[in-house]
Amino acid sequence: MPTIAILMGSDSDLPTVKEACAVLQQFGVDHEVRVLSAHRSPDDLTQYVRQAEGKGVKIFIAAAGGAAHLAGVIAAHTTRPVIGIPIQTSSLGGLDSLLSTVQMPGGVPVATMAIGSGGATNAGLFAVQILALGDATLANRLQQHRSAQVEKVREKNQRVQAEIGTVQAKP
Ligand code: RP5
Repeated sequence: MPTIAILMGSDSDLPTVKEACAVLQQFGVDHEVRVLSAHRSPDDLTQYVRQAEGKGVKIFIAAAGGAAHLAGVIAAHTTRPVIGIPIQTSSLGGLDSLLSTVQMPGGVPVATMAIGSGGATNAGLFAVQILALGDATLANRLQQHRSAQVEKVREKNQRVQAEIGTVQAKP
């Protein structure tokens, strides 16, 4: 069984979920992806979560849209960390997914990321951050990732400065 299980409510969530997979792949963290729905296949979902925990999955990532109860239901069946990705929806922009995922009752936490692809990227990174608490190699890779981001922002700044620079107001 892999370290991380990524579950999504439908295959329509896959383009967003791939952002989380890309991060895990980049950091060399094994993971598996499954379509399991809190509403459409509740028994399969429950069974999967119970056996996954027993087989050593450390973190669950759950992506769902609309009345997005997937992350919450997973969290109800495990004490392992659950990270929620609210999928962007066409009807309500993902606010429906966000509120359904984030508004858990006290006692059953879900670490809810931002709506959409940025949230999926952060779900992957957040999972790596949890694992890095007990893994010096991962912690080192996270530091390198942050440093690379700093460089990218500096390059962007240089390009903008070259294009616009400092504009003096006319007297
Ligand atoms: C949710 O309903 C899924 O997570 C998906 O985001 C949304 C729509 O599913 P489909 O109608 O595309 O299968 O359960």
